[in-house]
Amino acid sequence: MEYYEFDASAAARFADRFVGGAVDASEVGDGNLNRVFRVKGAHGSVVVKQALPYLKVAGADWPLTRRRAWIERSALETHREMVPELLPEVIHFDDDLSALVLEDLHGHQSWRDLLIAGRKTPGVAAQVGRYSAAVLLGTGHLATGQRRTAMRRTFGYSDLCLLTENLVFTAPFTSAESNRVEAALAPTVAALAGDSAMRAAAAQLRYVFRTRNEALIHGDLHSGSVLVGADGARIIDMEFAFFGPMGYDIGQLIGNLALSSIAHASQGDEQYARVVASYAAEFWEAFVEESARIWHPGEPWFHQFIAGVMSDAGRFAGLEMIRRIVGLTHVRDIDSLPEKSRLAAQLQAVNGGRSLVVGPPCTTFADAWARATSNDHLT
Ligand code: SR1
Ligand code: MG
Repeated sequence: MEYYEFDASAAARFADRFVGGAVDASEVGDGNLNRVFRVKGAHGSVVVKQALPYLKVAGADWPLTRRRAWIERSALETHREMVPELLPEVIHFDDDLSALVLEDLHGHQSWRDLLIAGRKTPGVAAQVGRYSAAVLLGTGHLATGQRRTAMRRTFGYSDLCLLTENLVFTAPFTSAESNRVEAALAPTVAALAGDSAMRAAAAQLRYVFRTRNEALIHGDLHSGSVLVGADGARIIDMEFAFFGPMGYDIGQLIGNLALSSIAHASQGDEQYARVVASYAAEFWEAFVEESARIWHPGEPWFHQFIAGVMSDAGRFAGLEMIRRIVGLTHVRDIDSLPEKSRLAAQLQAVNGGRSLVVGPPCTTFADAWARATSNDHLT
């Protein structure tokens, strides 16, 4: 069938047979890229997710491949082989329409929203850490050579990876037109653009992102890609998945938790800032524990492996923090703050991010977190 953009009634027709006859459909997503609908019927409800041929947040002038729907379906199914309980089920996929029918995680809320609201989310960080270890090691060096070769071929460097290159590694350091930045931060942005150490480090990390084919990574593992319900966490939104460096996923999650912690501290809520810090530590500890549990018994270099992931993750976390302040796509954790605390939090995030990117490599989680959230040397 020829591609067309769904509205709610088209989504209802598309999912009709999976809900025993659709009786209600409404758009539920407010993401940057796709259209997402909930369709209800006699037999329950499903989610319909359709890729648009452009970047929704930027408009039709910024084309973006619909192939991302296929990547999402395939990566979801691959990761579900390792941890089916932590990812939604794919009920149906239509390549022509670039549309998926997914299990409805009704009642689940975005982890980012819960963190912004200062809600406790016990166990979630550890589940995300366990997910990361299972899928990164399971598609990485624990997979057989043949399987890895096949996956590397399947999940090559996509247009979505090019988007990440641009938005994370390049635009924030080159005064790109797509950047969105508050007027008060203009000197900070100018300083970044003139910071040769920073630009060289970002370019080097872009090279690592492009060339280090370690595992099938999620590729966009921030707190908005985690849904939380009474039955725990689910990882969603896998269209950025590709064979890349493991530390990218780990660093992106840590960077987003650092932004959350900074946001709460900037409003004087040190107590909840520490709760978020404990979640970041739980995420990392669960990643290490699960990695140790599934590690190949014959391979003795576990500690070096973990140290390498931490060192990469620290760098990527720093870039993530900076791009969420001066790049195109910000985070509500910071943007929703009142002006005074928002500006303080933005400066703190850029300084923390810079210290992770150009400082010495992080050797421990505690070191990475302390640098990410430090409020020393604010300018
Ligand atoms: C414009 S799309 C931008 C961002 O949204 C996604 O969630 C990714 O983080 C991407 O960089
Ligand atoms: Mg996303």
